[in-house]
Amino acid sequence: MNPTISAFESSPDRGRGLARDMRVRWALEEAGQPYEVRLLSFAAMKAPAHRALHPFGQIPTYQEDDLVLFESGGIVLHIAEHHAGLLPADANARARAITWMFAAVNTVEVPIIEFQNAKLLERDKSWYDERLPLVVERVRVRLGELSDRLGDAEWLDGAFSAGDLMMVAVLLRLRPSGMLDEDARLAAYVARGEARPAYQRAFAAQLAVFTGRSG
Ligand code: GTB
Repeated sequence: MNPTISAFESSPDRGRGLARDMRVRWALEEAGQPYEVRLLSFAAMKAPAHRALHPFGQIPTYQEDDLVLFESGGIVLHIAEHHAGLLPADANARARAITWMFAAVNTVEVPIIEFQNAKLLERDKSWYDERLPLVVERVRVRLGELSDRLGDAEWLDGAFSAGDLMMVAVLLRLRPSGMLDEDARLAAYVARGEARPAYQRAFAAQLAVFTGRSG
């Protein structure tokens, strides 16, 4: 049986590939693993049937036989561990790739979420104008550090890995803000990720949900 993932029935990003099912779809495409998608309304996401799979009532989830997973990073790691191409064979290189996955969600994505929450949820607060530059600066500092480490390399540590997949997916969240394009090295890094055929297939699949061209 193919694994089944869950995704928004109607994604707030209007198919721009910014919701977290995108990174799972991308990993499945890199792995050459066909998959099914269960689309959920917001109400269905919060209903007991889905909460039995995802304690926080969110997407994405991953179901494969009797295995149920939530958390996009955990799901991508599971896929990477069970298919060739997303993690190096060498044990140390593998550990470094997994470390980059954690860095993506735990060190780079955190200030990005803070920034997006500020823009989305705090605009009406009296302190918004004062706080926003601080939040933006935190993102810029992280991007600068990441860019310095990447340097002129194609990927973060040798060949493309699940670490790059997660990092590119996280950085893409910044595209609408314009901040990504401020750093030519990171912009080119993300563009390399987007150019991968597996990314393109995953992007098309999630866009098709929004445009109504598939279920
Ligand atoms: N840490 C979890 C993971 O990585 O899987 C976070 C999962 C998560 O936040 N899921 C979101 C969700 O289900 C969808 S992706 N939200 C509903 C809820 O919490 O009630 C977050 C997201 C949504 C929309 C955009 N966008 O429109 O740009 C970007 C990201």
